[in-house]
Amino acid sequence: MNAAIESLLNQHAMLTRRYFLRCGAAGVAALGTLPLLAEERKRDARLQAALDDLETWLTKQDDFQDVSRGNPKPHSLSEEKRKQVGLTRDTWRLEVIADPKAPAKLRSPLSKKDGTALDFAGLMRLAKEHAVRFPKLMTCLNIGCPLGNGIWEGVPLRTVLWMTQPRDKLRRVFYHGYHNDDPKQMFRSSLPVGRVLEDPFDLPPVILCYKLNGHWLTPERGGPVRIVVPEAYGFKSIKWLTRVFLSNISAANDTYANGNNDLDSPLKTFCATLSVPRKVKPGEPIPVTGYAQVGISGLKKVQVWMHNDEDDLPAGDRYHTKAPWRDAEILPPPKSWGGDLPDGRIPLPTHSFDPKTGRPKSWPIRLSRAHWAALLPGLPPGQYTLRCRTIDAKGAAQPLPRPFRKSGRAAIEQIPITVKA
Ligand SMILES: Nc1nc2c(c(=O)[nH]1)N[C@H]1C(S)=C(S)[C@@H](COP(=O)(O)O)O[C@H]1N2
Ligand SMILES: [Mo]
Repeated sequence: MNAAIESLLNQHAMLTRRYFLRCGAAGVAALGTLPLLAEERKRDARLQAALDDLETWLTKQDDFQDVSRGNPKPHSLSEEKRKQVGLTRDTWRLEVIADPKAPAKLRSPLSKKDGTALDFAGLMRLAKEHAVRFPKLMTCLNIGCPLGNGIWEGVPLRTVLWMTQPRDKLRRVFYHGYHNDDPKQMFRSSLPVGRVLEDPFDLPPVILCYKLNGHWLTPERGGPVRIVVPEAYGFKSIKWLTRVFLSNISAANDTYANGNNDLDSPLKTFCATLSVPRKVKPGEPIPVTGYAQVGISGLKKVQVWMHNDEDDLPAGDRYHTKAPWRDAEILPPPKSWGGDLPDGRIPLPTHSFDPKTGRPKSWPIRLSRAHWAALLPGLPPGQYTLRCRTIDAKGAAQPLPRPFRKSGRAAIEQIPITVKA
């Protein structure tokens, strides 16, 4: 066997063994009784199969879910048409100009009219000095399941903003993408200028993004250039970017405001399952895997709780704060990242990764995702509900009591499980 593959397989086997040993020990401590020996758990073939089946940490560009609008959707246009409307790398032009409704004072706007609009070659010249990369989970505020996890590369939007030499009356940055030249189809978003100029704490900058997982951004992902806002839900990350308006209007004008959405709501921490058997035999251990979305509040733990449906739930505890939650295992950084990276390596430097070793500086990585697993002890016959939740880096159980769905989907997932001979 090829030596590299052999070493990879050995590492994988070691990792899996360690995982089962840890999982076994935690199970014993939490249970008090011992239905299964750690040795036996180690051999649970179904959890092994579920772990082998887990999605990769990064998502291939073409495997991202797509929720974009437009009739026709801009990425479905023929190459010829995309050339005509500036949606290829050799025809793209970005205007960064004063908002006609409330113009910021700019010394040198980037406009098509003056021949100063930014083209792709110009963006690449800026990239030589300013390019940044960061991991981010792309997810829609209204959908629970993430659309995909990627390493996004681009030039900080502020680099281009400063080129316009703004002088005054600049409070907000509005931006929109190509919309079939039909104003009704325009999809737009906005940010306070401060978020563009500075990065709070250790957040990466807002970027003009042209690469995903080391490859040019495809038309479907919003290429040639889209905005990516690290800590925001997907609707702030406008695809097929064509224009930026620098405005003195102080409020948002986002398309998503029309859907009753909470526009300033950052990415939430929560978890969900990926594989759970719906029917199991009495006494048979139950293998569970899942993912956790790591929002701005970080992720310390994933917890699970199996409840017998015949038992009453405590009244007035809608978020199950008093339930006997047990820790699941957050899986360590994977040996292989997936996502079709060139050479299978994280391009360096990338935010959150060590620039020398290419390993994550800490784990899990904020604004991204982690996978988790648990081998739950076998149960007597009955109808049960499995729930999972997260504990954020500050120790708060997530999701918090938060009935506002329009602030970003984050729920305690419930899965019915039947235990029957
Ligand atoms: N121009 C444009 N940009 C857009 C959209 C759109 O419809 N048009 N949809 C937004 C929404 S609501 C989301 S959730 C993300 C999804 O990004 P993805 O298609 O790369 O997964 O793109 C955003 N950017
Ligand atoms: Mo969305």
